[in-house]
Amino acid sequence: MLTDLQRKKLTRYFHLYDRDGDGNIGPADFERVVENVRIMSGLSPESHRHQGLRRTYLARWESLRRSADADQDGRIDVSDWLAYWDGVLQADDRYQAEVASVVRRLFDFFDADQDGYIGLHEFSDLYASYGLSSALARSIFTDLDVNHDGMISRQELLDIGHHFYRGDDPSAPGNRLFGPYD
Ligand SMILES: [Ca+2]
Ligand SMILES: [Ca+2]
Ligand SMILES: [Ca+2]
Ligand SMILES: [Ca+2]
Repeated sequence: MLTDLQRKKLTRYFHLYDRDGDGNIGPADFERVVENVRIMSGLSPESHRHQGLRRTYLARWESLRRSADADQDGRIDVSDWLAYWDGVLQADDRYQAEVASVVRRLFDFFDADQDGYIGLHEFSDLYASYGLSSALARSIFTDLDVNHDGMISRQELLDIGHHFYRGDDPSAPGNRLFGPYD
């Protein structure tokens, strides 16, 4: 069973994924994020990098569809989504793999200069690709950069991810990884 806090955070996360706001997560939402990243990164539609990102994201959609679309109608509504995460949080192997793959994907997409850290500018691009403001990105980034070195390392992001997905401590900054949730 998800706790109240987990449910709030994961519902926030759902709305982040539902880019077109139709109340379901579907392939169009993933296409939209990839397109935002493409435009922000100045990539041409034919570039290898864009094609690679698109493949990664659509593969993510496919795997999500297979495991989360309980009624197999080709869309994931909020109840499919919460049931999916409830299952993930209860199966430790699955959970660890899921968080590791989210972190890997965020670095693949947003560590544009490939220095192994997410800087503020890169974090703002991540937020922008999900339609969130740079002012919000700045305020959240400061909270998430636990050791205050101006960058988010893979380890920091992994710790943040654990607080976001599984944590149940209302004061943990990782809760706000994807913005305010209530
Ligand atoms: Ca949608
Ligand atoms: Ca469904
Ligand atoms: Ca970087
Ligand atoms: Ca840091």
